Amino acid sequence: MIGASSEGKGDVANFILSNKSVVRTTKKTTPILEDKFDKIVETGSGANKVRTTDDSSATNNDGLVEGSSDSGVEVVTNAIQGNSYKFASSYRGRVVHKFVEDYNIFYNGTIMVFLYPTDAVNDYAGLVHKGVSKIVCNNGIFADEVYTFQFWPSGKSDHVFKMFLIEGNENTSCTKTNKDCLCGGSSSWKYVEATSATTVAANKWQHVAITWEQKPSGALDMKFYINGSLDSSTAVSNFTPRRNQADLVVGGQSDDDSGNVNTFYNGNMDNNNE
Ligand SMILES: [Ca+2]
Ligand SMILES: [Ca+2]
Repeated sequence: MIGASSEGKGDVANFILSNKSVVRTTKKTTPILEDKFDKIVETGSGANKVRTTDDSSATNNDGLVEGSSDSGVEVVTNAIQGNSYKFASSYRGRVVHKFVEDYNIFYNGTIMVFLYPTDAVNDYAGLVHKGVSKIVCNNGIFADEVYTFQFWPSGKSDHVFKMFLIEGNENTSCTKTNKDCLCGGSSSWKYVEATSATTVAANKWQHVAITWEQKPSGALDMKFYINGSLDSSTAVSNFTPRRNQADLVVGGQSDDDSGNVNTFYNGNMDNNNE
């Protein structure tokens, strides 16, 4: 989920996207993306088959299910409530929500979701990723990334949760042959990040929330809540948010059937209706 921060708490379990957007004074407090993960609607057949999800927020921006096979995202009964979606990274399963301005969450946001990760837990599995390009510069950055909530290797045998918020203007000169576009200097790519203290539990349901909130001073607080308890707090001294017109990907870091498997999520996602 992605939504407005109200000190997060992490005990609310929606998949929601909401924000305080361009103008600081216009704070949006309702979800801007909320999927119950209960159903996938199929229309057409063969090469014309389209599979869509149901965004039940006021945005009503239903997602497109993509991947190299329908097995990439399936509706299953292992769930917190009703059904859940089971993502398979081997098929690059993901849900793509076409760009709407609301997805540019700037100063204040929350993403939360129930997860049941299955082995193998991929190193860089994208959970919610604004950006679809898999073009990476030579230091491994996705060209149109605005924010990414994902897994990250802990340095031991397990994984933690990670949130990156990218700063500054997108460099649109990036191409498949111009991968240096973002690597011209240390100032060409900036981001802030938060890392969970709690590790990812495989084959088990867990609720994860990340919140971020910027103060008038420019300082930013990022907080992880795991299973309803504060996990960690990260203080950032200053932050300049990025915006762009990239789509939003759930379950992966790119909109690509040939992207690295370890950037796609393996396991279930759900929420409840509280
Ligand atoms: Ca809908
Ligand atoms: Ca559900």
